[in-house]
Amino acid sequence: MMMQSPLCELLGIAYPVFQGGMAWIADGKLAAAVSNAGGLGIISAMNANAEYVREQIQLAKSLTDKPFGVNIMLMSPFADECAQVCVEEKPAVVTTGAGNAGKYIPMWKEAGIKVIPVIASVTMAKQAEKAGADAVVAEGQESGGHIGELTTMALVPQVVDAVKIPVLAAGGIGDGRGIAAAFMLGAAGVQMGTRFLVAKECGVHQNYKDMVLKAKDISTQVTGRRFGGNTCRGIKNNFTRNFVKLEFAPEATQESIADLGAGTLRKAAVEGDVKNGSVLAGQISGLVNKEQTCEEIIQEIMQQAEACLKGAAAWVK
Ligand code: TUI
Repeated sequence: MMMQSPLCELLGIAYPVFQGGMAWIADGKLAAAVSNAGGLGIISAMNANAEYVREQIQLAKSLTDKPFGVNIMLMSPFADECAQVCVEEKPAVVTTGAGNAGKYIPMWKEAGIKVIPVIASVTMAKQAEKAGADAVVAEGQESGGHIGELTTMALVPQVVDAVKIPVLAAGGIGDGRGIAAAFMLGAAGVQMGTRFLVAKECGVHQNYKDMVLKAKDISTQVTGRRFGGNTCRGIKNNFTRNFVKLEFAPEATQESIADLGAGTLRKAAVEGDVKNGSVLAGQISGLVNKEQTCEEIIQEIMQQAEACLKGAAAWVK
């Protein structure tokens, strides 16, 4: 199949599709399954320590010979030690989120790792390029989890115009139509989280998968908008409704809501408490209706993308 993207050459992957680094969800097993299917699987280092990250990298290495990545969540108290583990274990790619990766880029590059920050604005994309990033993921606010201000439709072409390195699109992409659209915006690839969350190889609690499978278009809600800093999208439930009520109460302060989210993602993803936990997922949840293997997902979306891109010529006389 098709789609020669500069990203495939850069990374030695068959399809220009990354699996997003979802905290408490994206482990070595899921990453290896995505990489074995021809995409780039990514292990989330989330708030875990170096030992966990090393273990997951070694697990992925035992399950695939293909390249895979590690996502470093820059607000993690363990970011420094996880960054160092990457230098030692040398995954093919490191992606970063929720901050400025600048101080780590030289050590990763020196280790021969491709560095691909996830960014949510043109300024952050330019900073990443200047600091030596190999590509960026431009993530719109349709995404699940921690989000910026712009939509994918508005962000991606502006980032494409602002940098010379390849740009991947993320946020709101769940099938081949989204991939084709991302290419039309100038992207060289895509990152998807929500679609891979329901993959058969994904070990997230079944209750969490069921919430995504049952979700409709307007099922997600954003928490943390009033004070900013930790704006987060997830599927509407007791937790999100309570959070929004508390944050918009007149007497609320940044401090009074600061710890409301603590431990809630683990509660949903691991324990399966999808009422009181955070069921982080993107706006495309309404389109994600079936559990498939990573192989089935990637084959299906790439065939769809190919048909869309070939069919696009019919619009032009
Ligand atoms: O990072 C994500 N998605 C995430 S991270 C996460 S866990 C978390 N826990 C506590 C606080 C925050 C997050 C759940 N989902 N996506 C990539 C992303 N990065 N989206 C937005 C950003 C971003 C935001 C601000 C990147 C950089 C930034 O500031 C740049 C700077 O200069 O500090």
